[in-house]
Amino acid sequence: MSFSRRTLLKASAASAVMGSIGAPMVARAQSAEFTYKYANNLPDTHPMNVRAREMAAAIKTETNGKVDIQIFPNNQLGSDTDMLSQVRSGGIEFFTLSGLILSTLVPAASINGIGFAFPDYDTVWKAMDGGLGAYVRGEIGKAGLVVMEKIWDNGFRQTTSSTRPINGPDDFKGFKIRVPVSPLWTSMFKAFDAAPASINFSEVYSALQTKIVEGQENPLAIISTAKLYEVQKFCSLTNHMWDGFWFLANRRAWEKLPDDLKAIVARNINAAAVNERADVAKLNAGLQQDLASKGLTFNQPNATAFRDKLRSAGFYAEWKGKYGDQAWDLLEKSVGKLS
Ligand code: X2X
Repeated sequence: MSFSRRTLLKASAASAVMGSIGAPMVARAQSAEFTYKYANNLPDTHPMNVRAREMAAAIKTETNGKVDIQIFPNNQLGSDTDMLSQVRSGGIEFFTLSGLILSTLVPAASINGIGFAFPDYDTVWKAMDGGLGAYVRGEIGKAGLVVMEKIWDNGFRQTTSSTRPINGPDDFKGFKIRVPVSPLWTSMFKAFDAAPASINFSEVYSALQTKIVEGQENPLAIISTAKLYEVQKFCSLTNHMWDGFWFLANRRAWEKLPDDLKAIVARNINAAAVNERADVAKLNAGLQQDLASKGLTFNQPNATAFRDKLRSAGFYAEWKGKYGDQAWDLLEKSVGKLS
């Protein structure tokens, strides 16, 4: 995997050099003063990358070519774990990461992923663009990273499997499920007596294909764009948590930008986030039929039994204790009483 990635990077670097040797001497637009890398874990076709390409083009135009954001989708620069350390060190300048995974550095950042907390998108955006999101962004700032104001949508997560549908919490017993690398995910599926395995997204397709795990959970937009339906049979609409991506920047790289450029970059990134939210919500709403035609069998379990199981396993009480009263009150102000 890393061998072919390196080979690819070398090859593209070589062709870039060759390209410029062969290029005719024409007047070129002002060359970029700031060439920054934006890396992420999602396929090229996911709305996040579609909107990011649009955003990078707008930033280039509006800064008269001074800011050139190069996009590296699909884990080209490594797994989420690798990219998180690169954005901290400055190896990459921008990175989008699920708050739940970011919680390995900023514990509060997983709070929006508490199981069965958010009933719908209206409640999500009110909280994440309001007090709860502001609190989490404050904590991210304290950890030394810059974070843009608008969180990007990943979506409500659904459970897929190669072995059986999930109709109620008992179906999770002993279920070998891939979860992203994050204590909250592991804790929640342990509360269901499942057997969660922490695996970065870069390895998910092959882990499902080789049956290292039976299932995984992701929003329909990812099940579709990452073609997970090729290696799964059932999709249970568990809607068990809402997940989003914080748009992070390396602090030193961000502070190098003059204020007028910072303003253009931030405005375009946040506008792209808002557009991406609309794209993903639309995709997630319309994909069931498409995925069914590709072979996935759907079922729609009721949330109540799952929530009761989490409550009786002490899941909510445990995480309330971990986040503390201030954060938990902000969450409950948005979604109602949980524990
Ligand atoms: O790793 C995942 O499952 C993904 C793509 O949804 C996240 O980035 C959390």
